[in-house]
Amino acid sequence: MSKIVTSFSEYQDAYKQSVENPEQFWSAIAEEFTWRRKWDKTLEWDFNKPEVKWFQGGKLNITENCLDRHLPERANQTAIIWEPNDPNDATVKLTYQELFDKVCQFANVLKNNGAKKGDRICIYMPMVPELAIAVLACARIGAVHSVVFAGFSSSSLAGRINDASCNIVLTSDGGFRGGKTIGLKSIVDEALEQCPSVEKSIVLQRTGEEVSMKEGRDVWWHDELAKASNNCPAEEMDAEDLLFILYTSGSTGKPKGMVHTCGGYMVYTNYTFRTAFQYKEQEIYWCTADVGWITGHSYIVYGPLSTGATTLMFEGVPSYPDMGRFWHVVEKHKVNIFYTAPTAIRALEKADLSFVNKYDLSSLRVLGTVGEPINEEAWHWYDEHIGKGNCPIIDTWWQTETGGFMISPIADVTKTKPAFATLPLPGIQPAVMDADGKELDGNGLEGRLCVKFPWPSMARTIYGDHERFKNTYFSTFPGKYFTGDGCKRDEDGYYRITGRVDDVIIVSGHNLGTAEIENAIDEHENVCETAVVGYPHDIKGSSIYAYVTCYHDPENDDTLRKEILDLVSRTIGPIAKPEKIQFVSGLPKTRSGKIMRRILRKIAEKDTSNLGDTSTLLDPGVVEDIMQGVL
Ligand code: 6R9
Repeated sequence: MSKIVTSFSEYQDAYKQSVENPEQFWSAIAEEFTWRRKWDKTLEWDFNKPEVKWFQGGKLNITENCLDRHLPERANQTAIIWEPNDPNDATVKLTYQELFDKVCQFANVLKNNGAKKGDRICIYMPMVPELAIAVLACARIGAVHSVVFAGFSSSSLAGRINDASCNIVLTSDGGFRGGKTIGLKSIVDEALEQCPSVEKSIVLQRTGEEVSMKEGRDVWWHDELAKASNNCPAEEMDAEDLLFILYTSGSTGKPKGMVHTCGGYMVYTNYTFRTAFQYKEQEIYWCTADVGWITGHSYIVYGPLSTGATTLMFEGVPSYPDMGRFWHVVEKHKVNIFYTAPTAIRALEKADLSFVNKYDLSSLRVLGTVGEPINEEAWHWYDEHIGKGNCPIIDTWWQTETGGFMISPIADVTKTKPAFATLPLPGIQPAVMDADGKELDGNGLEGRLCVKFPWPSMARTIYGDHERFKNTYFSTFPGKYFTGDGCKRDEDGYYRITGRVDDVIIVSGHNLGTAEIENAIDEHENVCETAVVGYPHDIKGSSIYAYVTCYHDPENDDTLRKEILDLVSRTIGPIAKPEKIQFVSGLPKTRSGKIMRRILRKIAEKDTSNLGDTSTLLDPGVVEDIMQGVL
């Protein structure tokens, strides 16, 4: 494992090489993996079709790279540490040998239940080790996994099962999340009433609650394991065969089933995991995401395991049994690399510092964030109170569609800057576009973020709808992949993601990023979190509406409003001052922690007759509250 940059000059050299000779660059990295047959052609691409193929002719199985190849050296090393929801329950540790045996055995369970190469298998499970085992078992036999986050409703689940015509569903009786128990099997039962393609459901026992088992369709995980051997040779896959489908919401229409393929995804998630975090032998790595999101796929399962790392899976939530849980887990398992989302950081920041300070966090070496722009205040809090000023913060910008990190600091190599994702990783060629579709040269500018050259882990299509793939990502700026995000490139060439461009508000001809305004407002000592949207204004075109949550109720709303306006004026300029500031008890968020600005926009526009789908919200109740206080 030699191709990892460890200094800034090595980064610059690698970056240069990756742009000048991408095929040579990526084939040298790909050679470090186990291939059954080497590829004939490193890259073939055409962003107009669009079509992208990496490592054509190469044959492999990703699980041989995540498991088999580590056994000679790491059979007894811990692969997965599992921390249960209840801190009083026992931790589970699986060595690479144990994980290998369990994956092979469950792969045989899948085969015994009729699964074959190319089948789509839906996984709807809590964060238990069996979830990772199920993912890898699908990959072992060449079945395509489609993991659906176990917080989605039965109709969302049914929609995803039907879109991919899955024939098997893997689930559990229920799952624990904080103080709650969620009956997953009953949600699956309801979904399956509308899913004719599903023939089998394999059900893990987790909560022990009573569930109904449909004769001929539903079988118990443990009964099936008892009948299966743990010898399962890996299926040989083409580099461009499907590895998985993962759904992501678009700005319009039904969720898009993003398709990722075996070879390029493996190479890129492994390379970026090792590079960005500078993972060192024996380190304990913890990503707090759920395997139901791309972050969990790439940076709980495939990236770390293909590296031979020790990856921690956490079943619970940051607030259970109290707001110190994350820090307790860091101390307990001596976590070295900790990777979480800004929304979690802001929530934990709100809690008393004693929740942090009672734990020993000295094992931490690197911190990471993902999912949305991190505001400067949260960045500094994370740096000071969690990293104690000693840990680089890796703000990783990427997407379900990109498969892996795109723009991110490299730990201890790239100088960080609060709220900046900094520089593109080797192999990534960003382009900043103006509104007329022209690529902007130089630095100190802003525009829409595109990528102009393929990278190995990019999504290949939307399952069953290549036309939509083309329209969504390759038509706005022909010949380029359009990310849907806006960004700034500062004088140092550093990138700051300013948020989705559909969130840009144009006030009197000035472009303002929602994240930028939110950031300014968040600087107020009594402000916890802010969401800003635009709404139509007769003269200015658009005006700004800010929804603000506070640490404690303001003594006087108008005084706080004035302070916020002054702050925004000072930080960005008077043009960015919100027209309206509503103090709210909470913001509507998706279960992955993203603020649903679409809903807030409608409320600001006083167009609440059709708020669209609110079923994916974490707490649909906050919407009612906000509507009642609308200004
Ligand atoms: C990995 C993931 C993708 C969208 C992306 C952007 C936002 C993610 C970010 C970030 C600023 C970061 N995003 N990471 N914005 N800084 N470090 O989150 O994938 O769920 O598909 O979301 O999230 O807007 O376009 P996904």
